[in-house]
Amino acid sequence: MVDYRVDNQFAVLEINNPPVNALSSDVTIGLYDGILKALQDDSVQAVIIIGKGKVFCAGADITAFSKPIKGLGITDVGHAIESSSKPVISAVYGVALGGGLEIALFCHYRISDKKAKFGFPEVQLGLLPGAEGTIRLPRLTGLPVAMEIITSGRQLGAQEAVKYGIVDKIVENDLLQEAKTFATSIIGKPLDSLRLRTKKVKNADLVDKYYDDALKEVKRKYKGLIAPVSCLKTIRGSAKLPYDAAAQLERSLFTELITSSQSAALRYSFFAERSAAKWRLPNGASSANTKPGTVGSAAVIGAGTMGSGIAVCLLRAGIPVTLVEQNEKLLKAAQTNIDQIFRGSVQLGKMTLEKRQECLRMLQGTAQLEKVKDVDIVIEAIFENLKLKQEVFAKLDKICKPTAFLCSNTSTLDIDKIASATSRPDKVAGTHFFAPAHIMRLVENVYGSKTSPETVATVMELGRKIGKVSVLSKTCDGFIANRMNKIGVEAVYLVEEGASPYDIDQIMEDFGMSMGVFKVLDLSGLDVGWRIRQEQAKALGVNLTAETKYLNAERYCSLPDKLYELGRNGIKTGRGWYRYDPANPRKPIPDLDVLDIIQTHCQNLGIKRREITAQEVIERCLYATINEGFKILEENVAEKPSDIDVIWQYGFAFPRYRGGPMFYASQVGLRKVFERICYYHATFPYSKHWLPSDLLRKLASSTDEIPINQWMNNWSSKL
Ligand code: TC6
Repeated sequence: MVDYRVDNQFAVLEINNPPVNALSSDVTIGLYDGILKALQDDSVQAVIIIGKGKVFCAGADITAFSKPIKGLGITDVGHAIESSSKPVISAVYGVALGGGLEIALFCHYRISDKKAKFGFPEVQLGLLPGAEGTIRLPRLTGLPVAMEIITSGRQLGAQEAVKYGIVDKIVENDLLQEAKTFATSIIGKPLDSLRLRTKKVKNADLVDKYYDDALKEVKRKYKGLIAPVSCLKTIRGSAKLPYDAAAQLERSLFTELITSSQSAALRYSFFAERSAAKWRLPNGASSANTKPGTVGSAAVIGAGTMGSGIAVCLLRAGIPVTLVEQNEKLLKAAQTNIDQIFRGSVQLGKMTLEKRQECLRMLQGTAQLEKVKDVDIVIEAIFENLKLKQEVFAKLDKICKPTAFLCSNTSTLDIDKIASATSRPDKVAGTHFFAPAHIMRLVENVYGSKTSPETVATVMELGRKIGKVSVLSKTCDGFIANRMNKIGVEAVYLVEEGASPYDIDQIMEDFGMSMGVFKVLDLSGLDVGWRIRQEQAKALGVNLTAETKYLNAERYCSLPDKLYELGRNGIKTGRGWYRYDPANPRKPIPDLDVLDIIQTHCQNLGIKRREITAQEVIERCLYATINEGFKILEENVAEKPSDIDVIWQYGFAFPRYRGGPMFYASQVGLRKVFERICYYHATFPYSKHWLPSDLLRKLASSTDEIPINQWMNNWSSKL
């Protein structure tokens, strides 16, 4: 795990723990033993710590956090390094993160490759840098910089690291050779002043002011998260307390965090995201045994907001795009829109001017579908209508080369029905982007009954290439994301029963959702839902009125229709569930008129309103969603619960520190969740989404709580 060798006057300790040289107990033991060996070897004048493979060290082994601690800690190794009488130099390339950076900070010197990155990402795991990082970094960088770096978890480039004294020298050539040259230049120099433990924190007397300012910022930026606040407390300790007492405070706050539900959820989320890329189909094909096809060029059909956003994603990743619209006027508008997005990125410093020009050069607009004949992949993003899509796919099938993949950005429609319009259903898949496509990181890739493993591998790989988080779903009505989301449905019922929309939004925001559902409805426009409901009613031959209480044997609430009919379409008309001041249209204002409309609606229908608790709001909105999530698992629409949670985090801004609805259910306890679902099913028999899932019933009947990663082992459809 740590290769030890002596090369002339240098002991080289090479961390060798693929893939990212995490500090497992074998690595810490190896480093500790290596330092002792080097100290005992008279021929050794200096010690170099370096990493084998792509990185120096990605920090503590995150998989070990949920197991009992064994072996030596990072601080034990660190103290051995720092107190060494021979100079210890860390040579960093790739990344030095978390415990990896802490090891580097215990060294007397740090040199790095120019592309190396440094950081303390522990907050993103609900933790703090618990191997004295919060006490040592302020001694190098000063308090405000340390506060910002540690609470944000961001990565610093090598130049910035030099600026703050984290790196002593950036080197150009072979890192180990440079480390030896560097070591030769410092052998024999005194080490005392290089031991961070002995350094004073600059401007320690101002720490309370720095702390108060940083706390305000952290509470605003990282609402609901406890780890950034704990980081600030220990950094304050570094300035106020003697070193060992500050280290003691850091240890106790780290212990609190590591046992917190937030950290459990964030660590789960870290692995959930990576696991989404590892897909497996029911026929055994998987990411491990399937090669993706090549995507060197793409076409996007439909240049509306969605199509333009998708084109931006492809262009940014260096994939030339042929953008197809019905006429030149629409094309021109789309091209202007796309350029505006690029200009915005340049203004924000996220893109260079040259890159913008390169992207624009790779974009070709056309009104002729025939122009897509040579592309490797087509993504269709036209109006959500099956017949229209089938027509387009039939044409594409004739025009495109036989190897081309044909994808649809549909958010609900059956991929099998779309594929049936072609002679190549194996090459048809869904690539459901979320709006705005150039910003939202999620792509829900959808396979149909005939989609080939190669096509699945291709769309999953394309997602990775364009910087998205891709999750795989089997085709069904609404796929994972839209099928599962019952928050809006239950929220409207709750309003009818007695809750105020403003209270519901506040309760869900306090839970951690970034925006309440009624604000979201106003943002997307009440006309969208109204049109869908009208279509559904038309298909059933029903005429919807203000008195409609049931539709297709399901409970129906006509309040949203009423608002729409009063011209309250949401932000775009200045009024919806909220009202909006034209001077500040982004700020929703609760509206007494809406409360009157609700009151009148209930009086007319003879609904007796009642007091509704925050607990009921959470249960009704989330448990209904969770129940559907279990049905999605039962039907193999999602392969594993963590895929569902990734969709919720990236598609619906579900708080990452709660893991996602499925992880949240596992923390509440499946038996409790199941009992409440049964209760609501008995209370609301006309809402099909309360019919309890069989998988949930089975898991809840177990005497022991089954961990989330074992739910699917316990599921067989033959109950
Ligand atoms: C800490 O240090 C606390 C210290 C105080 C203690 C008292 N442990 O992301 P990738 C796995 S807390 C275990 O796909 P990339 C990852 O799961 C830690 N495993 O690659 C994946 O496994 P798979 C603070 C880890 O090139 C594989 O490595 N450090 C760890 O896109 C490749 O990962 C962090 O939070 C780990 N620490 O990015 C750093 N890290 O192949 C977390 C990764 O089986 N890591 N794995 O799926 C990262 O940010 C990124 O992984 C990366 C590499 C930038 C290192």
